[in-house]
Amino acid sequence: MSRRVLFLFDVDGTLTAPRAVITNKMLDFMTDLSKRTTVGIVGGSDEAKIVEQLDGHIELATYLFSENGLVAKKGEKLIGKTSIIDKIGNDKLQDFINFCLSYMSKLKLPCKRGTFIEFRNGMINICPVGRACSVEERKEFFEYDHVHKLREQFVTALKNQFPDLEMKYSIGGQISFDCFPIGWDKTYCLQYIEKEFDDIYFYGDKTYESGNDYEIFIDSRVQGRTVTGPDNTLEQVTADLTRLGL
Ligand code: M1P
Repeated sequence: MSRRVLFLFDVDGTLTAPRAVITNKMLDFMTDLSKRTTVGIVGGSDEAKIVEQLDGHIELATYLFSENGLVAKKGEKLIGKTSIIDKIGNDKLQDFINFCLSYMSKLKLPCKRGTFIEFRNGMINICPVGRACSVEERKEFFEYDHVHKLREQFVTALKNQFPDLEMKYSIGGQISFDCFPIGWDKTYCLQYIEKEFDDIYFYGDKTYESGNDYEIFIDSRVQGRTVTGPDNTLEQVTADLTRLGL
């Protein structure tokens, strides 16, 4: 019997440029891939952002795991949804949010825009510049943070302030960081697919130790691939397809 194979992809830096919409070239490639094998997508962002980045083409993935799989869909069907409120409780979450707001109020940046805290189902996204910033302002913050290590310092402050919270902080994108209970990283999505497939190939760009693809990349349930960007994803998937005879 032939093996059941799943090709699982990160979004930013793997299928698309950071927070950008998928190119036509990649879209054509993924559409063709989805006809040859089963495709899954796992991103740190919420579903709306991932769908936007796929230019609405959610049909190319059988499995769509947003917020690392804290919201899990198979086709149109919701197969799982996990709440950070149930896990941590409103009281502690409010202390956490208050601390973040206070910390950010003391930061002087090149600019500040709106939406500094995005409360999702299974995680909180903290964004010092504000998620409403423009593409240019995003780039500017990213470069500023590269020099000043502002997000790293923020995470250190949170760890010191809430040593017992058992929260994981993940700097996966350009302007923000995600906060979620330890274990709610991208490996979270594997519970929905590990028994359905014999081989799961995962493609991600941030597979280094502090990256948000690291935990799933090293997980024994998957065969991890480190990519350098969408074009390289395409190359590596093509090589795997040839090797597997798909
Ligand atoms: O790459 C995944 C990250 O994408 C966004 O990050 P940013 O806006 O900082 O570039 C966010 O949606 C973040 O939650 C996510 O992990």
